[in-house]
Amino acid sequence: MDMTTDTKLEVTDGFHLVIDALKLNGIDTIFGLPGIPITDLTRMAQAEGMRVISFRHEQNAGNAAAVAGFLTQKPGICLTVSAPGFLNGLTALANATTNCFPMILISGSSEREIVDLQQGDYEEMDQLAIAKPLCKAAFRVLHAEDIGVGIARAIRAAVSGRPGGVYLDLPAKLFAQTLDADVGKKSLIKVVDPAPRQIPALDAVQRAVDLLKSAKRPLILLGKGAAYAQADSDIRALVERTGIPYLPMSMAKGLLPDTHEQSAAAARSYVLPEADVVVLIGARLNWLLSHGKGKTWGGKASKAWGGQKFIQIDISPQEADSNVRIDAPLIGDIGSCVSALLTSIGTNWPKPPSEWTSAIAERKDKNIAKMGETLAKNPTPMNFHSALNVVRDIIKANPDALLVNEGANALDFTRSIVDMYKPRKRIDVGTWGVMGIGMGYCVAAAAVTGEQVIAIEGDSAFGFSGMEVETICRYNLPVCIVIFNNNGVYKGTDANPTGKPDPAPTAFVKGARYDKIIEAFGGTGVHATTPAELRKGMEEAIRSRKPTLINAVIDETAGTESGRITSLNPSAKKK
Ligand code: OXT
Ligand code: ADP
Ligand code: MG
Repeated sequence: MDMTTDTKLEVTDGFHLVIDALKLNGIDTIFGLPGIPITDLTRMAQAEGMRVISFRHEQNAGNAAAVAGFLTQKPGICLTVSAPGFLNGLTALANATTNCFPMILISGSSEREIVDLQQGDYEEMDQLAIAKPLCKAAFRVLHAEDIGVGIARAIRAAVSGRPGGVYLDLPAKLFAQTLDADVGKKSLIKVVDPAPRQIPALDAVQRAVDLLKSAKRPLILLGKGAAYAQADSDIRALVERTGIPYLPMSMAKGLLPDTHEQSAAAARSYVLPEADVVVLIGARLNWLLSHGKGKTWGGKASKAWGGQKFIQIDISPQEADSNVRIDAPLIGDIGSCVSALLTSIGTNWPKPPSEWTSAIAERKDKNIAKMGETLAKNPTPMNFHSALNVVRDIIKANPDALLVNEGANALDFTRSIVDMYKPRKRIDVGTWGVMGIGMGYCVAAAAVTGEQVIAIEGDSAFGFSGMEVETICRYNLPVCIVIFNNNGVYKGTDANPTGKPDPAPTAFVKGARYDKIIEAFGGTGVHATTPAELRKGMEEAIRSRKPTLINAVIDETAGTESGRITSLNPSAKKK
């Protein structure tokens, strides 16, 4: 027997400590893109049993990590190389932070001594300084024995309080550092209670209940924070026990089925100005809610208060009064706050006055009937409505499928036409209205849930992440991408007014065959010019669970400038 190897101390290194620290904390997936200095980290993570999903561009890996965080309440991990790879991932990190999704961007970085003296290292950049203003927290680890602390701090920062994006800088030199294996093991931290419950104060609960009691026209607004919180049955109980009509923000659709009789979604422009007390649950009064004031809320002028009183349930105390006065802030995690409200309102809460609920029902029925008529039409060429009529049926038949959605018209029409039936099934452009989340969200949604994913994509929107079709094929994910192809941004009809050969800035190649892209990687391509062809393509995609891309040809004149947010576009305003 060779005594030297027998007595040799076992060692570990930076690579393995990072992997062990993540695994110790229940993190089993990395979304990333290999290269110096993290290539071996991706290989070793796979060898150690983690799922490593390798992308074609870091922004898509970052978006995947972010939405994995939203879906699971565990920080999604995005792993990139230094400077350019880091910057490519940074947009996704900032977007995650903006949306309150927990994620950790881990980037390798170049040699500190050279970077700090700006001596021109390979991919030189002070990444920590650049990340800091764009995320919730940023850390750097210089010594292998600190990896455990670094990962623990990153996890806590990402998921506790208001969730968000965290940057973790790991210099190249760290990975090869060695440590006695036992010392290394002891240096790791399994984070205890990473997102501690935050119980609301009793007087705050009482204040909210008193205000709610006084309401004649109450309204509940559910935001994506409510979807994130996974307090589904208590939220449903609150809505149903109080009988209060509710409005879901786009990613809160399905928290209660959109077909629920208390849903006021189809009467949005009626309930917002008419409500007198509004309960915000995990929704901010930002641009998507017209800042809680102005004409949308019945205000006399564009910035005037509409007279509503607000109860705001949020984990972030700073959110209250951000735009208008919040009369009853209820600070805590949504699960604890809603359950405290349930206890306090008991079982005999009086239903809202029937004048209110029947007025809503009347508007709603009218709008739904009108929508039904539009959907039943079958124009040639196919338009957004006739195509979405198919998608609506497909989601109804497959309520467990996740719906990814981006574009302008392709987004806005889908949001109002396609009903969702279960929580956290709709993921979209979120708070920034950002294009480019599409394929990253598809990959993560399929990877973390195992469910069928359906993406409804504007042709412009798809272009931001289209190369990840290869990733979807490579990992053989059950993703059906439907491109609403109207030959351009918003519409395909713009022409260059000078008569010169360059096309208009919003116009794309006419009659493009996006379905050919997926065929290059062995997936199924479908060219659909009618609702029947679209239906057949989607049904087959779901039956086979094969990566599928359907090029759905949409009337190029059918969209409107900027979709439903035309009023935000300064040049359109002038027209
Ligand atoms: O009550 P009223 O009468 O008002 O009616 C409402 C509801 O009551 C009713 N409704 C219903 N009726 C019947 N039945 C049911 N079930 C029902 N449900 C609802 O329908 C209406 C509408 O309801 P909604 O939607 O709830 O109400 P409203 O008033 O619209 O809500 C307001 C908002 C603000 C909450 C809502 O509009 C919203 O969520 N909007 C999000 C908008 C958004 O984020 N858009 C994306 C950004 S646009 C632009 O920025 C784009 N870019 C620039 C760009 C971006 N974004 N990112 C990057 C990185 N670079 C550049 C680009 C390039 S979009 C874009 C590409 C566009 O081209 P594409 O080819 O991709 O897409 P196409 O447009 O398809 O060509
Ligand atoms: P939407 O766009 O759907 O209106 P927002 O992203 O504007 O939703 O708002 C989400 C809100 O939810 C944020 O203010 C965030 O602080 C809050 N939030 C997220 N998770 C929780 C939670 N577990 N408990 C309480 N509030 C939460
Ligand atoms: Mg388009």
